[in-house]
Amino acid sequence: MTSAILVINGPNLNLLGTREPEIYGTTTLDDLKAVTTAQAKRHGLAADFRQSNDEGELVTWIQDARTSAAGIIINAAAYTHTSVAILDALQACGKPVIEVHLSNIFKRESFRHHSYVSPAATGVICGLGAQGYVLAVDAMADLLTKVKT
Ligand code: CA2
Repeated sequence: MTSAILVINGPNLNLLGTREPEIYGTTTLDDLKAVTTAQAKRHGLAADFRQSNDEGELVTWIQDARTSAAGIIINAAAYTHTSVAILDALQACGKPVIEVHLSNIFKRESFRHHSYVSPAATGVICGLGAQGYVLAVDAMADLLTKVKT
């Protein structure tokens, strides 16, 4: 079995650190990748860290994870609140899923309070910025240990 965690980031997260620092902070996507892969390494895991603005590409990556990843950490960004396709793909995948958001979506507009991803997730982390990704890796490592035993 592979020990890679697929870390998926959705639309506009490539802009992190360049705009709206009052909401998303000054951390860039490259910074997020660095802290996520470093934390995975501490657990003896590889992190396959990706970003796409394309819903179909995100769905394809989730489908591919059935054979190429041990689990999925996902920040689907705006697709969190709109995408039945991503929910269906996650539910079909059969891998553990942790949902993460940089901001606290429940302190924001009401349309952000509903997540199509959450029904497929074992756990949800939001509002902790980059630390949320680190905690998501810790949670995934724990889940994967439980899956093995
Ligand atoms: O808080 C999160 O991580 C979100 O998933 C971020 C999404 C938002 O639609 C979700 O409701 C919550 C937006 C990502 C866009 O990121 C930007 C970063 C910098 C500048 C503009 C957008």
